[in-house]
Amino acid sequence: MIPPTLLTAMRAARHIVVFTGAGVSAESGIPTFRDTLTGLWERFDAASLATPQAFLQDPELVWGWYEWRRMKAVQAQPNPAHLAIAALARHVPKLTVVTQNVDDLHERAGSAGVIHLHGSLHKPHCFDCGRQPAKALGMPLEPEGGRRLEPPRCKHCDGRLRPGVVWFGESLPSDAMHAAFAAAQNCDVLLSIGTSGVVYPAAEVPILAWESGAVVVHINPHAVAHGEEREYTLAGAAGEQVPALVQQAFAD
Ligand code: BV8
Ligand code: ZN
Repeated sequence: MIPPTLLTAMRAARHIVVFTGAGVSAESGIPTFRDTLTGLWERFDAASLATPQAFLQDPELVWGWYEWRRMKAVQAQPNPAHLAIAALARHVPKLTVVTQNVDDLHERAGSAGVIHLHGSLHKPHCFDCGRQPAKALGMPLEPEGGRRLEPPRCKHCDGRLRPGVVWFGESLPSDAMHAAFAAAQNCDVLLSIGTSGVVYPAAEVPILAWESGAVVVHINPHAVAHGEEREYTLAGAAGEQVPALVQQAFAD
């Protein structure tokens, strides 16, 4: 049951921020960072593979992992949570989507101006000179269990291409980070969907919103309620909770 005070806050909001993590794409078949890795990578944890050190040590293993994940993202479809977030933009004066995810399911659901704090699987660049390849990568066709894959070479300096994501120990794109922080400090409601909130500085976004007086809503089957005022928890799957919230708040 969605609290009436939350529905009122949604209807009165001038600006809503939607902050998402891996959980919003789980129902589209994309594993979260909590899910143990499978196949070639089953003996690794995601955080250890998502580092420049891992790429330098074994570029084929890491590039293979990201091509497998890009394949999963290409094969996946936006789920009812992504679609409800896109629809929400039509009901409120201003909506800002901020994501930690490197897939493009928000955009494919119709969300515009999505702020990617941790980059994208679809924007590789050269590890050495930083340049992007002239043409986009082809369709990824990886075996289910994954495989080692030699990264393509840069046409300019012959360096190795790397995934266009932010690895642990690397700083976030400053324009994206500043836009996300500004939106959090300027919103009336922030929906925090499918995130464990352990990776920084991204995890500061919902905290900044709460500290700036906004209502914060955690949507997560394992939601962590801090029991503060102006804080709500919708304990359940994003694919059910987000459409229900939007429908009940803005049903004609
Ligand atoms: C940096 C891209 C600065 C790559 C990613 C302060 C304190 C402590 C540590 C630090 C700190 N500041 C910095 C650090 C270090 C580090 C960090 O935060 N470490 C953590 C682990 C403690 N941060 C960094 O390294 C950052 N960079 O600080 O640079 C710097 C630089 C140079 C010099 C000096 C300083 C960079 C961090 C970014 C790393 N890249 N992704 C890739 O994807 O491969 S992070 C990656 O992991 C994701 O993007 C995301 O951010 C995170 C995973 O978290 P979630 O998305 O929340 O997913 P998770 O699986 O954890 O949870 C899923 C949730 O969904 C669960 O709660 C589950 O219950 C829920 N769920 C499941 N199913 C559903 C659901 N919810 C709804 N519906 C469902 N159906
Ligand atoms: Zn190069």
